[in-house]
Amino acid sequence: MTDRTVHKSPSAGGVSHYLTDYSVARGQFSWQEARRALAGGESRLNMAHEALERPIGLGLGDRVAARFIDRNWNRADLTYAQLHLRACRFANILRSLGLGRGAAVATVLGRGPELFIAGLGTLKAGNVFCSLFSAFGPEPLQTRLQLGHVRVLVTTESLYRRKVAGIRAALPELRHVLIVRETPQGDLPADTADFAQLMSRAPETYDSAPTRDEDVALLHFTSGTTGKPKGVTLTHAAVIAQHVTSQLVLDLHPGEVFWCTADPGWVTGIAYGLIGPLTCGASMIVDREEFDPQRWYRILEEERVNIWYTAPTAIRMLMKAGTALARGRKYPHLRHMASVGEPLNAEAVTWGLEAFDMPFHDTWWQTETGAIMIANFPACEVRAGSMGRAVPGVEAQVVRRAEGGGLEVIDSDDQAGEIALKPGWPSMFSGYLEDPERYRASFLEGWYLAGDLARRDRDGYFWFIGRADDIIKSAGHLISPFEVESALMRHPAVAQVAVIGVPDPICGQAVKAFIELRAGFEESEELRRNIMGHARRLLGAAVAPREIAFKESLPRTRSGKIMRRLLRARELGLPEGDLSTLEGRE
Ligand code: 6R9
Repeated sequence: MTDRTVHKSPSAGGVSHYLTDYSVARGQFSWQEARRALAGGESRLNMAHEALERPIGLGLGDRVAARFIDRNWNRADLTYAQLHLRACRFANILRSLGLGRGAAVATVLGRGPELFIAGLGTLKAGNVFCSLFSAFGPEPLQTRLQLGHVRVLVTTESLYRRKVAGIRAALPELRHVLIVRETPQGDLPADTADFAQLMSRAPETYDSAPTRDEDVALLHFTSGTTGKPKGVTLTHAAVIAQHVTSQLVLDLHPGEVFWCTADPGWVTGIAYGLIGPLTCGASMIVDREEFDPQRWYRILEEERVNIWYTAPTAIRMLMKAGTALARGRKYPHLRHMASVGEPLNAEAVTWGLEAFDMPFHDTWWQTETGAIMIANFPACEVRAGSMGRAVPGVEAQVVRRAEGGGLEVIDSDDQAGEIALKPGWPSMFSGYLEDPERYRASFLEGWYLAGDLARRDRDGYFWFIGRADDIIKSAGHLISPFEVESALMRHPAVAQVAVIGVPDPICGQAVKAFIELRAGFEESEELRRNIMGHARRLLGAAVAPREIAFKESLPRTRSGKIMRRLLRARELGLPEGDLSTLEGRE
């Protein structure tokens, strides 16, 4: 891989890197020290406090915390001081609603100031913040609002009417819905309150709740292969790891312009689109529009972005739009580019060199890890195609489940195994909501098992192989085949269904459904379209299948479980593996 290795200088653009020598940084690192550097000797720790009052205390109050750019290129800035006052107002709203500490507050919002205000205000008040993907349809929203016992929801008028009004009756625990109006006129929907009006009346001082390291701060939903989505809880202590990695991996210095393109409906959009960068005093760019190559290059140039954190699907779309387009603008301020969420192929890394004169740096983590765990660091050589090395303070290995049920650490560099992390980093999830059994099952012999397959070379670089389960990653979004199957099953023509991810040159994987029709239904183009429409309405376009294939019968185990693995192998022309449990075989 030496031909694909990109060597780095110890500084870029006159800024000295937080991590210059990997071994030294690893050797010196301690989480206790990191906590002390962030929060001093205080026994309390509050994410919003670290994200707002701390930078303000360091003299950054007048700096731009976030700049929101809309479709017409209107730019709206919030300084740290302004964002703080608004977060205080929101915390006071929650207090006035009589919400107890620890109750969940959710948002279904696009990338706008209200999401920042509601998120930080919720954390300040000691409530649990849950940011839900605004492109979800009513079905996934209902499941998550129910599972999370969400008491307060902040959303826009149009999202409410389209997605929440119809499920409201099924959500008795949802006491308050605060509406962000898109137009000042007209009546609000029944049983909702006006966000702006409440904000204007709320006081602008609020002492952050005296939360402790172990108190739950964030609730993120992630996908399982069976059953309901998993509610992953992260504690206030996660801010320590989000801060440390924002420095060591993303290299965010105070005043630098940072653009994280992830949607706040997913973990990256909160850890590195909200909390981490604020704790570093960075100025965030928030684009309210959807992906568009010309728009993105204009943002990188005009906003003088210093550091850019994006995802492989976006990079592949930019590659497709052509290097010349990227070269049409100049990026003298850009000094570091990183990627997360899906495998970043070596071609994408080196395309960075062609288009921007610098490589993309891959990083690996999960909702459950709460912060980046494996990374290519700005000052270190980049091994194109590799996810990089373990972050200081993180012990990562590749392991194999041994015959006897235990674990074996794989030390040879060519063998595949599962990524395992030794608990002890502060952003490790504290539980799966109401599923302690599943939480316990994620650990074995003192390791957290990530469910991803990889190999680790002798220098400690991790190379991604695939997931150990059926979960689909499409355009960076984790999608549960089970959730898609459940929605499809509700269509009157569907008798059986199996959903898998199939390779897609842009999105990594695309959702494909195999459907067995009920007696009396004939396969036709019209029926296919009808089922597609049904899925999009319930699930939202980002989750619904892209492709539907009708099958006479689906492969099942003798116990009746549909074998997604076999469908996938057949789809990809791979060996079919062990078929001993396949129904109809002797
Ligand atoms: C942050 C985030 C986690 C899953 C993870 C893995 C995949 C993330 C990756 C990657 C290959 C990378 N993943 N980073 N695969 N290379 N650099 O994405 O969290 O939504 O929970 O997804 O994403 O499969 O297990 P989450």
